[in-house]
Amino acid sequence: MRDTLGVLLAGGAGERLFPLTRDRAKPAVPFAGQYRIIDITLSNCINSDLRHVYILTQYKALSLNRHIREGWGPVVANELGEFIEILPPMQRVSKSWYQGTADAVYQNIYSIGSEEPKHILILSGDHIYKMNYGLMLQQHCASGADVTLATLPVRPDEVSPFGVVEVAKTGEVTGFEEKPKETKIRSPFNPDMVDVSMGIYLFNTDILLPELIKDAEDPDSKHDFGHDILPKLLGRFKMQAYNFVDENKQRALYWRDVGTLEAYYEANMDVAGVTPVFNLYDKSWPMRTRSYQYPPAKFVFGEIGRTGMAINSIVASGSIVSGSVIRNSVLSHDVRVNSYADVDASIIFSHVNIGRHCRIRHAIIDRDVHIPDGTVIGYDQNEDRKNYFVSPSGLTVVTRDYSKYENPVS
Ligand code: ADQ
Ligand code: ADP
Repeated sequence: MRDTLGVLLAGGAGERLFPLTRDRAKPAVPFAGQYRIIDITLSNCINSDLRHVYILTQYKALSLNRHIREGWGPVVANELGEFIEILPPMQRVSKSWYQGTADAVYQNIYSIGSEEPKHILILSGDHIYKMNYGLMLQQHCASGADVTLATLPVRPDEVSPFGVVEVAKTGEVTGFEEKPKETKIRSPFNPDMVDVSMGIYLFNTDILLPELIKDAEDPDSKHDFGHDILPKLLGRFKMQAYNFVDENKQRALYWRDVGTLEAYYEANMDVAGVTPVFNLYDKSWPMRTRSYQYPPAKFVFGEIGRTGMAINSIVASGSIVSGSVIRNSVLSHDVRVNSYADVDASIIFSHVNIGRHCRIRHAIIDRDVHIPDGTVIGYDQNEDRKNYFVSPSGLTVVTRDYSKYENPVS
């Protein structure tokens, strides 16, 4: 991995995660209690021994930058002696902000080139998965590929948000359709499935850089990897698929693009269960994040001896559950849940205060929200719509801009 430079795309607008992305970039959205979404991919980099990573940011990057600087700076400086570099658009080669994903990489072409990497690994800041990029590089080199795309099988009715990859039995990529409504293409390994792109690409540097320069001069291009670069490379260079499946080559390994509220919610639920689908306690694949100096989480009897407890849940440090019950939920740092409250299947961000007798179900509560005693959320969508954001699938999201819920502390 020493000759490989990771380029992590962290600049998308994240509109489908609104309102969680109203004030922060998508990769900075809290995940699984104490992490931010980007920590998962950065942990994969460290665990894969990839120690050169550029992070391309642009959209509302303040809290993302702070998280990287304060959270990952010390990890990298103290333990690893290598670097993670944040690159906002600096109008080095172009007067505009980053356009598509390929343009974001193109605008940093001098910084990238000066590292003289042999390979460039393009990663995304909004995926939840555990992947050893070293294995992908091994296959890339062994197959003599110029480009390797990570792929996984999905059902034909699930293809629309993805790039569909046509793969031969040899693993060679023979066709590519970016986000088709439907497709006739099927996986050569399983005729009921379709191989889709995970948005993770490994390029030989001497192929990618000239191609980015050419694409930048193309007035018809959207300057996007999926729309433009991959289709243009097809047939001209050797492109291989790296299939992200289990040992029997049948089932896709865990990977979620948390670009929508529903996918984001489900991925959080995936970490909380008894046998979590996405296991954070796997010692062979540690997840790192910024550490906060909070005291441990605490569970206490509340009003007239009511038990405070949490089951099938993750509760981050600094939180106190007093005389209330938390089920199937994820609580971030410094949350207070008071007597007679009941929280089920919900995600609670930092510094939230939940008053007595509140009932909350199937909801996301953004940071700093103070929920007054007796509030009911997630039981009646029509009621919720009057005060909160409710997604089309019926997920209630509470943010601090509803004046009656302003945190009196902040
Ligand atoms: P999408 O996920 O829709 O499809 P896109 O919106 O381009 O891809 O975002 C990819 C990543 O780049 C995200 O992490 C995003 O934040 C970041 N990004 C987007 N625009 C950026 C910009 N201008 N500057 C910096 N970063 C930016 C892609 C592929 C599909 C594939 C899916 C898998 O195009 O083929 O199937 O990923 O999720
Ligand atoms: P951001 O999401 O803007 O990056 P963080 O979650 O990193 O912010 O918080 C920054 C710091 O501010 C934390 O150390 C946190 O303790 C503190 N903080 C912010 N708001 C509050 C609040 N309402 N109550 C207590 N502490 C807060």
